[in-house]
Amino acid sequence: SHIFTDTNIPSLDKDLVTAQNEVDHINSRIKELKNQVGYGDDSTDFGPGGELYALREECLEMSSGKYTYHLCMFQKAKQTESGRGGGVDLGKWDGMSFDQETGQRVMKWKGGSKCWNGPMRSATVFVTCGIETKLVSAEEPNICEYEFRLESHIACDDIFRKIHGL
Ligand code: MAN
Repeated sequence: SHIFTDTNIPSLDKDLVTAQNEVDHINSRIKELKNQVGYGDDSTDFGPGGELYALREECLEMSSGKYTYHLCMFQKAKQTESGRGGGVDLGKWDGMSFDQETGQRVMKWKGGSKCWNGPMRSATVFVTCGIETKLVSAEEPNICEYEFRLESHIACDDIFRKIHGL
């Protein structure tokens, strides 16, 4: 003998649909939260340990010579010159790469305003471990290609400790 009767099958079916809806709802919430902290499939990439989450709203700034640089996480980078308006577009955020062996993090902005007789402007930031998050150098080694060094706690990870014998 089995437990199913004409009366309880429709009600079990209904429970099944309800339970499946709950599962779907929870799964989409899990996906949403994973994307928010940087572990999701279609997420903004917050780095191997989700560390960029801590900087997600920051614009890093540094002056060098007559220029000031503004590098905004997940947004745009620009170069301004005092008394000269809105500034020059250095490109859009193109993500942060991470080298498994060296632990090197490299942030990139590209597709900025085109340089006369040169490439579209771009910015590259090499990140190393430091207590404070601050740009420590700004250079233009090739015309319209800008390079920066950034110290930040986001790079103080196990690989850094191992390489430096800490
Ligand atoms: C502007 C700035 C400089 C750049 C020149 C190239 O003056 O963006 O950094 O070298 O344009 O013409």
